[in-house]
Amino acid sequence: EKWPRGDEKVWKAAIRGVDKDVSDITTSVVHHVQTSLARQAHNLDNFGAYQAAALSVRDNLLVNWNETQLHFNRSGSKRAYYLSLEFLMGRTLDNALLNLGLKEKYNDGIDKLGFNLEDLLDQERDAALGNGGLGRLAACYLDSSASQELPLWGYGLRYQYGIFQQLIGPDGSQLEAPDPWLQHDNPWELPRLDVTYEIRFYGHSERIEDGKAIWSGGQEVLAIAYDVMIPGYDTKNTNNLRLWESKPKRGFDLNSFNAGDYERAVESSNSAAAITSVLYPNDHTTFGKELRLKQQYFWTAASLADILRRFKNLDKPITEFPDYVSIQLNDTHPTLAIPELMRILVDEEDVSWTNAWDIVTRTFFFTNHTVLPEALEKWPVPLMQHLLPRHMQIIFDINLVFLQAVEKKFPGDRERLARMSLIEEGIPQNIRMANLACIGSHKVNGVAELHSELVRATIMKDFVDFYGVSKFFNVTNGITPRRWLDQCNPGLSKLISETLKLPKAAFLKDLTKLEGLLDHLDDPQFLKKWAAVKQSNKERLAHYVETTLGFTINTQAMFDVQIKASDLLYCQIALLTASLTAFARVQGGSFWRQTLNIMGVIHRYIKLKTMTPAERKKANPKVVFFAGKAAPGYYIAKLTIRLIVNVARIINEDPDTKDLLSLFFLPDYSVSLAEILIPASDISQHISTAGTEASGTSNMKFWLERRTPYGANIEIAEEVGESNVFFFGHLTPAVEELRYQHLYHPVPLEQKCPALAEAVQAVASGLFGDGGVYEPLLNTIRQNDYYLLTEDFDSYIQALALVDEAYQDRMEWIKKSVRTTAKMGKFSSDRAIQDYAQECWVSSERIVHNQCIDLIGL
Ligand code: RUG
Repeated sequence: EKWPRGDEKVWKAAIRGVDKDVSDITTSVVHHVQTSLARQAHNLDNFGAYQAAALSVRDNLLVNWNETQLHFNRSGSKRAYYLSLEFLMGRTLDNALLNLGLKEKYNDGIDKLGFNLEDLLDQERDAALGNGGLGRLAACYLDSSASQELPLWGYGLRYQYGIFQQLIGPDGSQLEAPDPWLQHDNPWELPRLDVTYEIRFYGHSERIEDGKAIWSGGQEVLAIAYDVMIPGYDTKNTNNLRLWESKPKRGFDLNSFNAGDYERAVESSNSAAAITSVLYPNDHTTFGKELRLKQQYFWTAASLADILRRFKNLDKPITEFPDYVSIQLNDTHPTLAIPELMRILVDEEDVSWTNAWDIVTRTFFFTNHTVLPEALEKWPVPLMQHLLPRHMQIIFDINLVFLQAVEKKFPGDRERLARMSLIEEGIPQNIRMANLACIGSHKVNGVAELHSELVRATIMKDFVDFYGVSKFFNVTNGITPRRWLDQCNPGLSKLISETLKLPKAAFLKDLTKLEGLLDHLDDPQFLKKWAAVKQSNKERLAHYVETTLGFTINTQAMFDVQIKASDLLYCQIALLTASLTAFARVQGGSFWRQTLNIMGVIHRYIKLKTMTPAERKKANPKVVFFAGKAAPGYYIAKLTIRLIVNVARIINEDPDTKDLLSLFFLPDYSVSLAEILIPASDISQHISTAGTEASGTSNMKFWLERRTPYGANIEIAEEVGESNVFFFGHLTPAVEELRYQHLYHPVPLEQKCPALAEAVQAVASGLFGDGGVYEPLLNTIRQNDYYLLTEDFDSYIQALALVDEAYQDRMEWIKKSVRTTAKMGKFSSDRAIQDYAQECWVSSERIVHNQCIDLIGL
């Protein structure tokens, strides 16, 4: 009888586990097939094989993880903690294999067992515990801190459901379905059922003496820890991401059950479990949702309790807490950690109010990710009072002391007091979380030079006047070269290694080494190989499109990509919009300039239709890709997706043009999809209205893979040189004036921008299905035009024409691509995490212990 899978000898030897010829890898995979999965060679499918391989890799991680934790526990060195409500991790297996240096070995071992590693990698579900840039940034920082051997832990929530799955309905609309990523066991986490904390909500708080209070009653919920191992690259250092799950303290109310009231019996259990059930989709507006506030407190309280417990193991006086602990607040979401630490110190640790505030303000650091007023978090005072009565008292007390200090520095300036107060007056009053995060933190940073400038000049201006400018600094975002170069573009990584005659680790750990590529710009062989890598990446994407959408695409055409996660409602390009030099107020509405792009596609389609066959022959064939999720409540963004899908349905079937222009909306954008799309793009579009994007990180990813430029767009252009980017559109300083003109001196669209009017009219006339459906979207352009499409459209079209022209000269295009890649060193998250370490965690004032030096390096 035929052996069911792979090499019979290998399987049998691995099962016996005794044959010296059999590698550890096959032995360990087969061991997990048999013992963890209780399966055998004959009933093992790709998913089972993935699980066994993952468990076997996990064994390696566990050993390293244990050693790392032991080392840091013993050394008693200072630790940093990254509190983020989102960690958009993507898949783990490939990344773990790369970081452990085991990819080739597993490739061979898996092959001998009759499977293909690439197929197994595809079995893994993305861990999509984030909306977009902010969560992916957190994931990159975990990778970089582990790789740089910094003792940094992440703290987040273990959502039962990550970001929703996006489906496209028959009429082209986005539909949302839950993302049950934990449906099958998650091999990458370790349940820590022994690490639990009780978290209180509601109840009442009674003030006693010395600013203290007793908070009692209400609901108590358990926080249970799950640890996710974060392997460093080319080091054994393996850090930790601790995610909290909520569980009822008392599972079941037996009395109610016995009385026949089943619903009530499970009520408290359900409400506790609900806390960590879903990730909130980000729509860049503040939520009035009690559950979201509950999530924030649940997570910050559990994390602080855990951090405090670890600190107490060191047996040091509590006043030395900031010498051993730094906490980075990723956006305002974890700001409740500030009043929570005050509560613990004052109410439980007997620290005076003044000393407690001193400890707090030396422990926390705050990263701001937006200057858009509607995205700045606020919570209604009555809600806070109800859910967290003690914290509301503390916030009022912090505010009182703070405003007294402001009054002392700026006597009689009532307007300033009103602006800086933690409480915004109104019905109801609201708590301004960004103000609280700022005054409770040692330092505040923005995420790109220009964004940080805007932070200082606008939302934090009064605080700069009060504290001085040194409290405010910049850390330009970065991305990890491990995932965004080597993992998603192995061909390019290999070529770079061969060309620079360096092992991959040399540039994957020091991205500035890519500059060496500049010495090869005149080597035609190298340029040819560079082009061949791109071509094979385009073929990989074409294969994906064929298997998922059933379309064959011309891989010789230019691939033009615009991708956005749901939080990145504004976009950036190899076609770039211009600078962020003044603050543009955005009043809500559609940020997605995907509308600009789709109108550009329609314009191109109309032009192609009117060309003679001879003219068409000269046209540059192009395939346009869009991907991105619209927040479920964001009507205009959803309508934009619907329009893109329906335009695609028409133009992809048009025999006159389909060889020259095709269009795809790839559903369910994810980290894994980005890993296929980015390396295949010839040009990427980053086309937000000037002044709206804080930094952007996808811009960096495209650059790493190739050419094209864009909040951090400006810094990218500075690095790579403007001749390698295509800028268009108005600069930020013009934005306010243009909006004023639009509002008070409107000019009909047909007059203002005939080309755009023609594209808008094509949609309204029903060329792409019922035009009436799109009226609300078209009206955002015809009336008011807040995102200034009419102002930028002509120069956008001109820039696209320049891109077409430049693409004709393939050699020069490839050189552009090499030049931009070569200059991407600055945008590595390794540099960014070092900036945080130096600027915040190591240098916080009053660090007197040598231990803080251990922060860098195992
Ligand atoms: O929109 C910003 C991006 O520009 C930035 O690159 C990313 C990471 O810093 O954060 C995004 N962001 C901003 N996500 N949420 C917010 C508002 O809280």
